[in-house]
Amino acid sequence: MANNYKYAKEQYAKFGVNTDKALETLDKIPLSMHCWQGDDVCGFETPDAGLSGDGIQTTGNFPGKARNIDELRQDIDEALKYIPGKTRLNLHAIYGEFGGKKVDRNAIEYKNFKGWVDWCKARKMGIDFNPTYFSHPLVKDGLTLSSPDKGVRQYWVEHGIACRKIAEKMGKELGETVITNFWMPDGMKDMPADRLSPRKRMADSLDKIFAVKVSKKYNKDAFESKLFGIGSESYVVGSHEFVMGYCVKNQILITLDSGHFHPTEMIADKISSALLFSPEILLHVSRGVRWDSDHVVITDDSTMSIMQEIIRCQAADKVHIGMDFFDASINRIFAWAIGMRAARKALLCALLDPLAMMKDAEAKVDFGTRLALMEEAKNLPSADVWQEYCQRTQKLNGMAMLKGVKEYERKVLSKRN
Ligand code: RNT
Ligand code: ZN
Repeated sequence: MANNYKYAKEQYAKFGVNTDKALETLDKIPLSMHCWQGDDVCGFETPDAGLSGDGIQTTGNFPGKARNIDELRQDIDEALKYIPGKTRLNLHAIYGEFGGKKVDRNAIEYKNFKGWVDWCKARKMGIDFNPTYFSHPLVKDGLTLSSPDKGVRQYWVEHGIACRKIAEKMGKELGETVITNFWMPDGMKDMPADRLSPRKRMADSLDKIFAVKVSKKYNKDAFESKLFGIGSESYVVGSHEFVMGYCVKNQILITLDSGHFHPTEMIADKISSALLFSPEILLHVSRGVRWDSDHVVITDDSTMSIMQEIIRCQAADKVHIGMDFFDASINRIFAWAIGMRAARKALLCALLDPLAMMKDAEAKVDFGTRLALMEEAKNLPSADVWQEYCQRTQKLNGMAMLKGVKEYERKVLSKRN
């Protein structure tokens, strides 16, 4: 045990915190890493697949993005060298193995994802899943499940059902639950004359998708709201109220994306309310800069307060934590490593908070002591506990991480274009 860690352990003990116990708990909480940071959300449906801007956008053209599944897997393996703790892989439907053939989204099957299941099994990673309701010609006039065109709706209903079945089978194969997250870009650039009808149609389409029985042991459905998107500035069908209402009524997981609310609105305070009325929650931890820009997650106030809430609500088993950022302007391995590490560091800090003392002060209505504890905690040596954690999990930290990623950039990424 390094001296620094010994010292840190003693400092935390003064505040009633056991650092070894915190590390034990930390190591068990899974974080779901999104595959789409590796290729700017393009997917591999066709060799020239790409984002078509249906309410979702990446910016930047840093060299070396993964051009196929093998490269994406190679890059994820590289990122994992720097990412301690239990990591799951979050896949989108456009990341299947389609063998160079065009497979319609309503015709995708488990066999297109078996390769991923084997790959994740070998790494003891769980999987999460997402139907892909963007970058497709049938996003007709910006609408999918809420389209006035019955054929369009039917196509996307079938896609949703196909994804839930794939997820169920993936879960069975892995012996773990897959969380399948629904997000649809449906919306309008300018003020609609009729806000109600698209919402009725979306609710009806979702009812059809969720009417298909799928084992809850292997698949849990989640549904994500959004305030606005590019080209849907005035109206998003799946707004917060729509999603919250639908999820509570149907007991589906509410997905809270930290970039999907007003710029100063934080999702941390929503967790305790959502927990009371939705069976479980899915989080998309992201970082919006002035808008839903999906910058790489860092240990800022927003991330810290999200993790604090999960720990303070004792809800680590009910809140599923996923990442959702995609920055194409920096080395994508850095993006994954920085974001995943930031989320886990924030989680560690939350576990190192002198919570028992804080709650005790609160019970005594001694709010001065409560505030003092929160402030003092910020200067306790959490970095030494993090270093110890990286050592115990054999992950590269600090300058070793910086050097490792740059070396990979030189040896692998820079050769790709
Ligand atoms: C878009 C949503 C959604 C996507 C992913 C790729 O605004 O946040 O979660 O980012 O499905
Ligand atoms: Zn999201």
